[in-house]
Amino acid sequence: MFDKVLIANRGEIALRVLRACKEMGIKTVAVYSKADKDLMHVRLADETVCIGPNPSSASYLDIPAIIAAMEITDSIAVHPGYGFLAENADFAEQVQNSGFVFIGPDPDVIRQMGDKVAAIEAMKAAGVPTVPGSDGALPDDREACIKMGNSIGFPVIIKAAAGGGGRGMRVVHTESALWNSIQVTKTEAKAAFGDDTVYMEKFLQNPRHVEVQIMSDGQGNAVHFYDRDCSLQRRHQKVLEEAPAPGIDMDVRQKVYESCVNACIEIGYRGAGTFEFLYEDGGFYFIEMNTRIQVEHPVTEMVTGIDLIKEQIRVCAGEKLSIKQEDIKLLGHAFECRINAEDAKTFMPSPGKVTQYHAPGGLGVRVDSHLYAGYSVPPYYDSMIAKVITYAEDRETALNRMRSALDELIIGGIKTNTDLQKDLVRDAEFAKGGVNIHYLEKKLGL
Ligand code: MV4
Repeated sequence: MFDKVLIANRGEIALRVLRACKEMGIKTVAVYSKADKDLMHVRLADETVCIGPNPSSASYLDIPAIIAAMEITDSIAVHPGYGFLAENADFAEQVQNSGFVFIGPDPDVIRQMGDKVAAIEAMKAAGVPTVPGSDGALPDDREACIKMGNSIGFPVIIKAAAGGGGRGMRVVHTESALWNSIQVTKTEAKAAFGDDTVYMEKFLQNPRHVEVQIMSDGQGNAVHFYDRDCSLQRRHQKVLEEAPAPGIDMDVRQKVYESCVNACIEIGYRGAGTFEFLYEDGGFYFIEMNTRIQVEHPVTEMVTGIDLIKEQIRVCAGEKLSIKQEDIKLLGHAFECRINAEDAKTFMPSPGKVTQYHAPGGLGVRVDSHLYAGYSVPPYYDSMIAKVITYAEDRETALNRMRSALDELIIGGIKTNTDLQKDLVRDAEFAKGGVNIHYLEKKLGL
């Protein structure tokens, strides 16, 4: 096992990774920007290194600064968390070339999954169900594209191969608008990503976002941890997630899980990963793979009883998967409410000093947060400051438990989205289960 791990992140996920390392007897190094010297995990780490000024571009995204911190501290491996450098293949490669371990898949696999055309192709080959579409990049041929659009059937969606997470895509409703839309999407993709490759998919009008958690050791073994429903989102930012995805036939899901496990083995995947699907009318359609641990991983930990960060560290240290599929039981239900420091009406970030803090508690209540009374939320980074997670034997009890937990939560001194979360967990449609990706934005009148 690693002697020492450097945590190349901040906030709640840095603390989450630190907790896993401490349990495993691994020494920790916290790297932080000037604004982050008072972060909770910085206080708890064995060693700390200030890697630069406030902007992420000059600190958490500064590859040479992070590698230098690994050298200075004799770190063996780096955990990238989520966001920042977590899915940066060049970072993973430079870490490896400097003689360190990147806690994640091989750089080539990160790169392959970052190219959405290549990712879909690999998944299709492995038997993962995909959205009907162009089967690769669109040709520079107007007639061929129009023929393809008509055969797929309108509406279609044009997506940038280098995009993902909602960036670089455009819906097209008619044949007459198609060619122009392709050209505009290509121009935008070239400007945003330096790559104008685009592809076409059937546009699903009212899908749910259902994702499958996997873990693989890169030695021919992979397992899944069932699914999560992350349909409640605003502008591609998830707000409230749950595990498992409610109201879907287990026979259908089982086939999808098996295809994901097979794909992990086919592509030589190592570490934690997530297959993102759109789910509509009883069918699953793969859209993207995330090659990192995700924000919402705790709901899966709650319903399986497995520490995903510890497993991720183990397989990336070269150990074989310690868990067998038949030992991963799905039991109960979990919700996660993301608490953001933001204005309730405008959703603009609302940093500042937390004057009061009281975390909810009790059976089946988990709070992943770096907050404490007196902490100042800096304005430079993501506004998520806490995740309230509840678990119970069934969905209704877990949802009731979330209502109580949110009522107990006190964050004074800054604006947060807690009232929105309290409203959502009392929403009658949401309580039924199975709302689609447009539900929250419609509810908010967007
Ligand atoms: C789609 C789609 C409908 N049909 N693809 C947005 C984020 C990116 N991961 C893929 N996205 C979508 N792809 C087809 N063929 C609708 C979306 C989409 C979406 C997906 C998941 C969660 C929220 C979303 C919000 C708007 C659009």
